[in-house]
Amino acid sequence: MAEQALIIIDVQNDFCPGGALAVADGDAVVPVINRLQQQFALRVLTQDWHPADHSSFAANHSGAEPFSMTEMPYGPQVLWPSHCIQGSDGAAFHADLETDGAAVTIRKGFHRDIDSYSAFFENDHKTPTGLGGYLREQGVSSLVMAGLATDFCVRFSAVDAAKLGFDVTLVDDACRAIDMDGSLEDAMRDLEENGVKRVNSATLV
Ligand code: VGL
Ligand code: ZN
Repeated sequence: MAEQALIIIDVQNDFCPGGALAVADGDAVVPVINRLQQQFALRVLTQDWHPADHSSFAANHSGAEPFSMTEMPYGPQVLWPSHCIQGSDGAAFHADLETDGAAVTIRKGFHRDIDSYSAFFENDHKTPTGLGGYLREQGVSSLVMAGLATDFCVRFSAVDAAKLGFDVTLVDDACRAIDMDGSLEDAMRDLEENGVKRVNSATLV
């Protein structure tokens, strides 16, 4: 059984340059992640996967601007440009990302009324995606994470994994951030407070 797994977060066209919610330099993570994959017997992909009427889209709230905030029953929520719509090209993995060797793809954000940044729990921090149970059943105790975006889906995935008791390491140069309103700084503090380690890929490859 694999004791370590590589979790590859949301390396999708919409988070890369030219995409609907482009992360600066987002596609730069692809070659780094492809190199990293060779070190891991167990690889998991996550895929942001929203219905067109998803409640996290500004377009579905009359008069709301993208990147503004709203209050949802489960707490504050950023209203995003429409992105990663199920089946669209924007929701597809970056064409150069190696995906064939991954054991599973965890899709998230497919319930209309709730967003899911984390690969483990939806944004109510209660509804599980099933990934935690899957990894436990595989005998995995240690996770290495990479992908997009550092300050949203990578952050919440890493912190939830640490809270679940996994040993978590984030690969800095295999991640890129959205960085809105101090979100990257908040993320770095949250990662540190939760014992998430950070390394450069050169130390792993
Ligand atoms: C993400 C915002 C909205 C991410 C997903 O993958 O970090 N960010 N949906
Ligand atoms: Zn999303």
